[in-house]
Amino acid sequence: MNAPTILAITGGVGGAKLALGLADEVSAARLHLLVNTGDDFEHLGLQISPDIDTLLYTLAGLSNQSQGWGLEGESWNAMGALEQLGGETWFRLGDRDLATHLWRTQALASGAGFLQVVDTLAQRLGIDCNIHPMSEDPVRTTLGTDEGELPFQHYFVRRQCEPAVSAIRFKGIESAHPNPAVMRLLERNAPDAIIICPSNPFVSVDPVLQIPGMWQALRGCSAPVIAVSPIVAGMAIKGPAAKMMQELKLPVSALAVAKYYSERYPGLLSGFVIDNSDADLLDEIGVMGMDVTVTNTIMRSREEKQELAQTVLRTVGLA
Ligand code: FO1
Repeated sequence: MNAPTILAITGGVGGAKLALGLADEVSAARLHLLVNTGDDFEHLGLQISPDIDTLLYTLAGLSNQSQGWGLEGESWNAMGALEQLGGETWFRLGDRDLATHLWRTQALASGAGFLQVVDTLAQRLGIDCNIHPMSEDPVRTTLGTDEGELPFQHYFVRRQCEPAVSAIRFKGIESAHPNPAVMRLLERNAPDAIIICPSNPFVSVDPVLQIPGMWQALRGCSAPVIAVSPIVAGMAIKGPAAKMMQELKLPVSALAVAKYYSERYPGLLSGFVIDNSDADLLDEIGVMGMDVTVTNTIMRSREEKQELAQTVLRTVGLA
């Protein structure tokens, strides 16, 4: 068979890890990464795109892996100076990360489109695979909480995910257009597999799938769609997914994630990947009509990222 074409949906750290594993396993030209931009916001006059940058820095081998965001070996002189001036420092931008933000903000201000800007940034960081933000149009995630409506980064970083979440909204999504390059791929039936990475279903994957026409186009493509559970043994590997599930009155389990996807997006998933520690859920997920794969989904090392990528590809006969 020819080299497979893979479309993977990602947002945040878990998604970036599997994307790196996939990048090691498939040809860069045929790897397409569809990325959440609901976490984006404007801060200090800068255009911030956290999930795009986490992915780009991870693929470029520049990411701060222990922190989960930003660049390795970063310095913080600008933040220190800003603090002395009494400026806002709750959202920390390292000196080198600031360069990314200055470059992107200036490119956008000079009239370049968002998709073009991300593409150029990826090229300048030496990334060969295809990075597709979910939309050219701005979509902004906000959380309805016991402290009122909070923009995503105010909830996530400023308030450290402490407020209880009762609703999630994606402002601007009704009028957002899906990334045309992704729609063209799907119309051509180009992907051999579509992978939903182990990202937060509610704030990383939902904004992508809920761009008007997106999930239906994914379902309409003949490729199998496989999701990897971000919940392992009743816990999220990173981030607030488990806490959000509790607050949204969902059981915290890989089974509940599979149910959520299959009820919210009927007929989309053909396969679901769970961790070895959740092997007892195999039958219950299987009866929902999905092929269930049980494997190690915790990606600490580069090898574990590659192994999970290989396993996911093997489930659809591509490795
Ligand atoms: N996360 C934090 O917990 N604290 C920060 O100060 C912070 C700064 C930051 C700067 C640039 C960037 O691209 C990401 C940053 N993040 C920070 C991570 C980000 O808020 C989250 O990882 C995502 O939005 C959730 O996927």
